[in-house]
Amino acid sequence: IPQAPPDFKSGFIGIVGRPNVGKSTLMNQLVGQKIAITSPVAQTTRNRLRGILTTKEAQLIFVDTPGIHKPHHQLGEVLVQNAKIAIESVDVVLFVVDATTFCGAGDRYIADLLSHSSTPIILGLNKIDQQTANFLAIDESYTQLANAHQWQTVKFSAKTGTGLSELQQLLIQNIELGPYYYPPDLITDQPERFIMGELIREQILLLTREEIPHSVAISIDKVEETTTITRVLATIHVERDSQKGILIGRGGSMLKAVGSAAREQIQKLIAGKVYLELFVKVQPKWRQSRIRLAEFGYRV
Ligand code: GDP
Ligand code: K
Ligand code: MG
Repeated sequence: IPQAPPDFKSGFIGIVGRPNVGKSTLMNQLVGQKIAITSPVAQTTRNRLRGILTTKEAQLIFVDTPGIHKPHHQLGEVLVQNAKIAIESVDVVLFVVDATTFCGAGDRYIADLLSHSSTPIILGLNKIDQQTANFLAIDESYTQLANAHQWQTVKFSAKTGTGLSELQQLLIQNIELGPYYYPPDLITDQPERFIMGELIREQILLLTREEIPHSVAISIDKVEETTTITRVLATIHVERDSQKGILIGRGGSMLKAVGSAAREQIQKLIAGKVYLELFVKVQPKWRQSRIRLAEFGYRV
């Protein structure tokens, strides 16, 4: 890693917020590539993932966290715990809210959690590209929240990129002088294999029924590179035979659809031709098992 200039700043930014407010979309837009998967389904993000943005004046390391909510099973508990750790171990928290809906109980639950932390907090109003009828009243509900805690606010659209340079400037103002924590050209701390697994999971989220996504884990079993093509073998682990059936689909149609969409995404990631082979394996109760969670790369 090269030596940073004397006036260089760097810091870790925790992105927190309710599910579906656009945290992962924001991180991808900031680093300029899809490293975090996004979808209209809540709880898309499971693991802590870092996105790295290096400019001439600063290096911002974004930590994408799972949406904070009340846990129902062991995986849920791990997710909330990870979010709490994320809040304490960063230099600035960016609390993202959805500016198309009123400030609600979910936002207040997080605000409460944040108010016990000494980390500086910035309230980010996302989705300002979307037209909403009662926009002024919604805006007022978040202004009240920010005023109550004396938080700075910033408005942007993670989707279109509007307001993101202002966000960047505000974040840089809130961090200290520091070194390059990562090489300036790196955009994520996760290995390519992890992102590949996530891109497969994303297609499962998008293409199957809601009950499936929360009970799958992906393992990348083999990556073979030749001069012309990269061959990827991956297993989708599910909890029940019925889920396996849904994932494979009639005559293998679902698995085929997931495979071809994921292959396209992986081709973008590695900028080359990919041959993707998917297997489905039943692994009962993996969510309950901490050993299994660790095996699949979750921090437990
Ligand atoms: P997360 O759960 O907070 O990580 O949210 P995601 O990044 O997965 O996004 C949830 C949904 O909101 C997806 O359908 C995104 O396309 C959508 N979304 C995210 N940011 C924006 C935005 O700035 N504008 C609009 N209109 N939609 C957005
Ligand atoms: K989501
Ligand atoms: Mg997410």
